[in-house]
Amino acid sequence: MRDAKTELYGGELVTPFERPSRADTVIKAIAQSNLGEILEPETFTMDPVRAVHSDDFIAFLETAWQEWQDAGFTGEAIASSWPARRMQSRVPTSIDGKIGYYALAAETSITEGTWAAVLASKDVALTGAKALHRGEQGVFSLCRPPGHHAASDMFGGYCFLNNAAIAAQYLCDQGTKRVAILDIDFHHGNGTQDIFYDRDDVMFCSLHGDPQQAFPYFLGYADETGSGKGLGYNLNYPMPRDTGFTQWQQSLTAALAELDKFSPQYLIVSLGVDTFENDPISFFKLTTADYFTTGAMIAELRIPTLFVMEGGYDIDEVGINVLEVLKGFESVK
Ligand code: OKP
Ligand code: ZN
Repeated sequence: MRDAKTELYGGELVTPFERPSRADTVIKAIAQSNLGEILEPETFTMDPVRAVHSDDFIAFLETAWQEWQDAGFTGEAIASSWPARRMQSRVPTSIDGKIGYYALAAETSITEGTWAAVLASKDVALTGAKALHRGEQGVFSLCRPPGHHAASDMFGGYCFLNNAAIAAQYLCDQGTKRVAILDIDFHHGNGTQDIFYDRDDVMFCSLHGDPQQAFPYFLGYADETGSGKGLGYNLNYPMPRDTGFTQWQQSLTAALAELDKFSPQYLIVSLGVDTFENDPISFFKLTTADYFTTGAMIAELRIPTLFVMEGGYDIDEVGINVLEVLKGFESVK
């Protein structure tokens, strides 16, 4: 499987921050713990993916790399033109135009192994959702690439298919009446918000860097509260640069109180540990010990919980920080 070698960052093509070694260090930390059994993912049909993403978008992702090569381009596939303000938003036939149509940002390259990795990632999330539905109280899905920036028909921010949203929709499809998604990645989960914005059966709460200062920049404000019957079921807690645990924990406490009122049958946590003080692309100041406290606070809700891996780019610490969340969760009996 060939992972992407390029991310557009600060005007240069750099090795992507979202790289395979992230998952290696997380699995290593978990394997050395005694948190529980590690399962291989099952293969699921595309039905739960089609319930969240549009058919044309799925078809685009599946063939983008081949079309890019057929066009004669020699670098990895990357967007450089968008339908910006007052432009038509018809889907072009050229792959260079199509990739711009479906991209929400330009940092994320598509390459040979992208689609296979994306399919494996959603299978990891669905395997976790299935285990939860069968009665597990706590499950962690080590997904990569991440998913929370992916909307029904947009990729970017290292995300292609929205793993957490697919898992939530899967649970709804099994007859679940209320699912909550708590997104504690540093970045706003714009894709998840967009997918469930007008629904009252899936509540979305996100703690994140203020979009005035942080990616994805164009969504994630506190006044985005849902639409139609979804009004009141979308909650954003944007926070400024240098936010430490004291302030972050206040937002978490507020979000957990709202989730508790909603009384979901299942909780999905979009788990990013890029809130860490040494994260190379983010600006919060959480420490390793804070992750244990976070996991314990989530467990106090006493709702069957699926943790879905999102971001976290300090490669040396991403494993231990994820492990601390899970250990904190397990510490509450
Ligand atoms: C993915 B996840 C643009 C910066 C773009 C992309 C960050 C994606 C984060 N100048 N950075 O939420 O951890
Ligand atoms: Zn993030």
